[in-house]
Amino acid sequence: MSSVLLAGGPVTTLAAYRAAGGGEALSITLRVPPDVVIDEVRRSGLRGRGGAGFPTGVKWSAISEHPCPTRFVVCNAAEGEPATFKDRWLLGHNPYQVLEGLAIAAYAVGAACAYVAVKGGYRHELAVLRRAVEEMERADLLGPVPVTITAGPDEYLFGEEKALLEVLENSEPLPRILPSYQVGLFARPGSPNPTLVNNVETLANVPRIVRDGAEHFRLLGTDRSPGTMLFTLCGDVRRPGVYELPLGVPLRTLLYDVGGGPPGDEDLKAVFPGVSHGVLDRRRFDTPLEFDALRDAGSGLGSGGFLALDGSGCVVAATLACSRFLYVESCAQCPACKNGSHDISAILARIERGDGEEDDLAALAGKCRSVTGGHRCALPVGHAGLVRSSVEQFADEFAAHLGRACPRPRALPIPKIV
Ligand code: L3W
Repeated sequence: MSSVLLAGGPVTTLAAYRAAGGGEALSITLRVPPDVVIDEVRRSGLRGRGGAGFPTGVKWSAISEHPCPTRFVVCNAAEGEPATFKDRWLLGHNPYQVLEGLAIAAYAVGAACAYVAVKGGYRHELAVLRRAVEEMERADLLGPVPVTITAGPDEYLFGEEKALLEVLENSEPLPRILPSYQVGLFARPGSPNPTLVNNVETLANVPRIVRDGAEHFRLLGTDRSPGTMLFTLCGDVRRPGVYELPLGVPLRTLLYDVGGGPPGDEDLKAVFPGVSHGVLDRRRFDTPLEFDALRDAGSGLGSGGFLALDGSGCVVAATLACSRFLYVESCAQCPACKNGSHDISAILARIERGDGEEDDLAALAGKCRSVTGGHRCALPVGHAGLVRSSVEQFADEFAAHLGRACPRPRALPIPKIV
């Protein structure tokens, strides 16, 4: 296994971080103009690890080139994707590299302040972060931009970047309309304050890129998805956990070689990549774990969380659990969620109970088809995509459920989903 982010075991003191070269990247950064740093990040090909895989250097350029002189940087540590806990893990493992990445980003885009937005329920990570900020400030290792740690609500939508800005402004986590790189924190007429929002893992990659160079970063991973990624593996596998692998290794490697395969006699049959990307059946287990290949396979890499289901599990029940989660967590501001999320999960619940009829499958397909793009957030499109892909790939299981009790009644191997 290739460990880069997790190399050398947990880093629990600033002294240990510095002994391993921590702090050098910020010191290099502060000696060169911001555009040199942005160019290095752009050439590394680093892509966002929070779900969308957007090129980090392009994002930084957009903020730094914005004519508004007031800019902010936010580290999104509000991870809430079911079956995904790699950011939490990374913060506990080495908060210093995340904070050093944040300080570099703040300098690069000319930010006035930097924030780390963390779920209030992540008490341990909050304490670890607060201590790390204190230590780094005392040692003058956070650069010139002040860093504030903000604890927010435990809702899923807190992790959506436009909702996250609302929380930092003391409001509810309801996504706004315009993106943060256009309308940022504390924006007002004439001062849109473009705000850079990067995921924890994305920022943790930055110090190494600055210190060792873009080419070095590109030694692992693929041309279009360079570097390593943290993958959360849960469900029906012998060794669930958080693993760092080069991007581009096949999903099968994660499931079987790393995760140990299914715990019993029944082979794995389905993998759910979080709750808002298409389900992957066995025929797709050789898909490389990288952004474009998974999108082309009708799914998505997302934030690298995978829930595996073996032959004894029920795909209908797992699909319902994802759907219900998205319905419960939706803010219902847009018509697609307001009108569709409840209906999709209600039809699925009827089918799962054994009360469904043939018409329900057609109604489900119709509901999913009616969700188009253009919403405040990615929830409704993700919801429809996951349900549609599940019904298409596991048509036999859905048909076997119509008018009948579940042929595979067992608890789902997913403690985090509603
Ligand atoms: C500068 C431009 N920046 C876009 C930025 C934008 C954002 C990022 C991606 O969805 C996915 C979704 C979930 N100049 C830019 C630009 N940006 N154009 O790039 O933007 P976008 O709109 O493609 O994505 P998104 O709406 O942020 C996120 C998936 O992530 N996901 C979500 C997990 C959610 C949690 C949670 O806790 N709530 O973990 C997981 O897989 O399905 O596909 O920063 O501003 N021209």
